[in-house]
Amino acid sequence: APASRMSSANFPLDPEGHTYHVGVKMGRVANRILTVGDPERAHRIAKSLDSKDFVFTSKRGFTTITGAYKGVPVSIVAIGMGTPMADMMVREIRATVEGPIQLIRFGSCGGIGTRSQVGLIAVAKDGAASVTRNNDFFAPMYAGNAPDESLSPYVISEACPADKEISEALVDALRKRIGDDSVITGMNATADSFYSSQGRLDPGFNDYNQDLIEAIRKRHPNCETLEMESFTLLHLARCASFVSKENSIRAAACAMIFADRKANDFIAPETVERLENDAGLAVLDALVACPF
Ligand code: DUR
Repeated sequence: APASRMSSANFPLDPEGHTYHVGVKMGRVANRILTVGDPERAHRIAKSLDSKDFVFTSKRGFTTITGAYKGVPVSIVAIGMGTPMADMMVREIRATVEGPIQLIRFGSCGGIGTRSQVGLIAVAKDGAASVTRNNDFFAPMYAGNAPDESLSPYVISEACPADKEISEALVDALRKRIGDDSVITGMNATADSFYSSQGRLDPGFNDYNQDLIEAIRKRHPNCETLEMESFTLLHLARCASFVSKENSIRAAACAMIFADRKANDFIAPETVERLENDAGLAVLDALVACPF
């Protein structure tokens, strides 16, 4: 078992051993973790747990709920939004959980693919790529010059795969709970902005992103969704698993399609509530489905 770490600038802990952002210590988090963005979604899904043994909201906006589902220990962790929050969650949880971890994300996203529609759930069975703003393209603008057209304004990465077995369990569980027609599979692209690097046009900024969605679809034709977390989870899971078997993380991701970027349609609040309830049970089913 990994020894609890010593606090340092490298990995700060409070005197009781709680991590700096998520605020958890050894033993607080289960080895099966459902991660969402919205803390209210975390609490709503937690109503389906057999018991709630630990509930904590950190000062930095992470909510952790640990209990059991169908008699199996699970944690639900709400992280807010974005890759920095996803990064802090995965690292602080890896440091405070002993042995292999299974991780499933249940978030929200925008749809850019041929099969995407508002109200469907997309499973990133084919993994996720990252889309990041290439800051050096913009750098000449700091001095009032035109951007560096020799560079591309956005960098679209290779796809990082999702765990096959957990992704399949996730698809199966979702189909059972919400029906075959409400579930699509494909790839996700994880952006470092809700706006520019998701191809949203903002008259207040020169973003050079008019062709971005097309470029993402061209590079990854099976890319269905855009959001801000999944790639980081899948990528860090692979990096942790490369350390050792004992340290491994197996991760999969799905998201409710809130925005249809082609039809320019946005989801109604009633639909979100229904989806969260039905799909929330499915993601818990999937979380306890695969043996370690
Ligand atoms: N999200 C997006 N883009 C969308 C819809 C939802 O990034 O078009 C997700 C990811 C992020 C939050 O956590 O919701 C931003 O609103």
